[in-house]
Parts: sequence; structure tokens; C-alpha cells
Amino acid sequence: MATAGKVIKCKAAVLWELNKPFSVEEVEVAPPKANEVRVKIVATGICRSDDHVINGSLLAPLPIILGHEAAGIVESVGEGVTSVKPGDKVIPLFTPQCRQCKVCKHPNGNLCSQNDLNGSKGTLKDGTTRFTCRGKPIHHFLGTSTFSEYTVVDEMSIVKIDSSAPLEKICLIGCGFSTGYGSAVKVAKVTPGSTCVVFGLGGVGLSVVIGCKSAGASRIIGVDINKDKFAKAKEVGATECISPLDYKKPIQDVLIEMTQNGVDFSFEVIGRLDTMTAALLCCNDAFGVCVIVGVPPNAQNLSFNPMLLLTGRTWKGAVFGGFKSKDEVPKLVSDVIAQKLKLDPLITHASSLDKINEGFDMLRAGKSIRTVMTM
Ligand code: PAD
Ligand code: ZN
Repeated sequence: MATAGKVIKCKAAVLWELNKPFSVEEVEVAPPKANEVRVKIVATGICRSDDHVINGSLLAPLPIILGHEAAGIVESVGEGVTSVKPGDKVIPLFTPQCRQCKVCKHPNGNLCSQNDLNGSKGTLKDGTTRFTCRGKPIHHFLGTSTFSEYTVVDEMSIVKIDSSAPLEKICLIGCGFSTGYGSAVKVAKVTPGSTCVVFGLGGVGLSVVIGCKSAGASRIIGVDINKDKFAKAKEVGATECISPLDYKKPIQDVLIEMTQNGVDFSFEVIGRLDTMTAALLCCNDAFGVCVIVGVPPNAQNLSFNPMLLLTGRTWKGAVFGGFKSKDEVPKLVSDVIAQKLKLDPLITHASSLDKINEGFDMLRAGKSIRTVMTM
């Protein structure tokens, strides 16, 4: 391509300060170095995890270009890149898969030791950034930074997908859908005939519901304080929905009563300590499995009586639905193309990068599930 090896000037949404709107402006994107890939982002979704950075719940260095749920086309590659080439359709991976570390070599677990989630550096693997704006270096987010017309990622953070994939939908495989679906089928390993409860019916929570249904759960209870989310939840598989605001009792007690001693599988898909506690308490004390999917507020702790686990409960969590990203994303994409998995119910709004602040306002107001911005 004519741009290969050159700096690209393009539009990106820069977050300069916490709790401030994005500033959509011109940035310079340097060419990829060795083992890096420059991608033209075609479509990117708005996820609550991006908002967690804006409000300080999830720590990341500023200024930064956020965005981690996207699909695009390879523009150029650095020396040594073998798994993708210019023109390939790709999905950036916020959980990389280096294939060298202890986690990547282990059959279970997907949090590759090269991840930038815990104690984020905000750089690529070599410790530097490829973005500048107004003469200042701008940080990367989770090695992806998709709120930009072009981004640079490490080869371990990108995977080639089927050339027929519709990018404006398939971007949801980059985070929300895979995270929720995998939390049910891969992390919890939901069993046929089981009872499940899902706290939080946003894009990720609805994807948990879809996973529970496809695993054969017979009862799927959705819990949300926003009743506007109930219709969609039922459309994708929830058998009933309740709001904690309708009860005087703690919601875990309501759920324990509804299910005769607690559910088989519970999922927290909000990111709050009180609902994480409720999710643990409402699963059966002898065999219940509780999965944390929501990103908890930075530097806050839970304390609980270990007796809750001694009785037999399992308490676990995972990022990206437990999927080893480079291995499993292409398969998820193929399942969408084959219509075994459906993303359409999750996409409520189509927008553009210029309207990114409005997109986040809609998420915060509970009016959207997923807004997909096309570039
Ligand atoms: P969302 O904001 O679309 O959905 C959250 C839902 O929770 C909304 O429908 C709210 O109404 C509901 N809610 C809020 N407070 C309460 C409450 N007190 N009781 C009941 N319901 C409530 O977010 P999302 O679906 O994009 O993301 C959900 C969480 O998952 C969020 O914490 C995000 O950071 C996390 C996430 N984790 C991963 C991962 O890899 N583990 C990936 C992507 C997102
Ligand atoms: Zn996300």
C-alpha cells in the first residue's frame, strides 16, 4: 500500500483527562516496527470497560486512545510478521496470545503474561507508543486502541478472520460477545437442564444469557435495575427477569427462594462489589458456581466468610470468556458466519467516531446495548 512505511495522519478519539469527553482530533500513527501490524479500523463497539477507564475504575495511563472491541483490515506489517498480511480482515485482541508464556502453554487459562490489563503500561510490547498528538506521545489501551482510524498492535494481539466476515457486526467478537458467551460455556461450563442467574443485562450480560441458553440451561434468570433491558434479555433466552428494586429483601434471598436453595450457575456482569457478593450468595452452597465477569472498581476489596466456599461453592472469574484469543476468535467468527451464533440482537445503534461522546452518554443512560461506530 502507498502508506506502508510512512506515518499516517488520521482521526482518533483521545482521552486527555479522566471524567472528560473524548477529543476527536488528528493523530500521527507511526509505521509498525518488527513483529507489529498497522490496521485500518473499520468498525468498533463501545464497551463498559472503556467507560471504566474514563471514570477511573480501571487504571490506565493518560493521555490514551481507548477502544478494544473492533474489526479492521491490515494496512502494513513490520519485519518478521507471518500470521497476517496487508488486506487481511482481522480482529485486534485485548487479551493477547504470545504462545510462549506459561499461561499460553497451559491447557487452561487465557491471561497471557504479555497482557496489559493488570498494571497497564499503555504501550506496545517494546515499551513505546506509535501514536502522537499535538507533539505528545499517546498511550495504547490493552494493546488495541481501536477508537482511531488506524492503530498499531503487536502480532500476538491480532488474528486473521474469514474474508467474508461482516466487519460492522463481527467487531463484537473482539470483546462483548466472546466475553459473555465464553463465561457461560467455557468458564462456568453451564450444564443442560441447569438454573442460571445473570446480574447485569448489558451487551456482555446478554451474551452470557445466549451462552447459558446454548449450553442447554432450562431456567435463566436475568437481574437488572433497568427494566428496559428485560425484553431483549427474554428475546435472547432469559426465562424470567427481576429487578432488585422491586423487593425489600436482599436479591440473593429472593433468588434462593425462587430456586429452592440457590442456582447452579451465577454470573456478575456489572462490576460492583455488592452484586458480586449477591451473585456468590445466591448460588447453591454445595455445588453452585459463581463467575465474576464485571470489572471491579480499582483498589476495592471484598471480605467474606470462607465458610461460603468450604461448603462446596466455586468462585471464579475470567477475562475474554476464558478464550485463548488467537486460537478461538477465528472459530467464533466462523460460527457467526454459519449463523450458529447471532450478534444482531446486541447491536442497537450504528454511529461514527465523531459521535463517540453521544455513544458513551447512551450507554451510561442505559439506552443502548452496543453502539458500533464505523470509520
Ligand atoms: P453495560 O453497562 O452495558 O451493562 C451493565 C448492566 O448492569 C446495565 O444493564 C445496568 O442497568 C446493570 N446494572 C447496573 N447497576 C446494577 C445493579 N446495582 N443491580 C443490577 N443491575 C445493575 O456493560 P457491559 O455489558 O458492556 O459490561 C458489563 C461489565 O463487564 C462491565 O463491568 C465491564 O467492564 C465488564 C467486562 N468484562 C470483560 C472481561 O473480560 N471480564 C470484558 C468486557 C466487559
Ligand atoms: Zn470490552
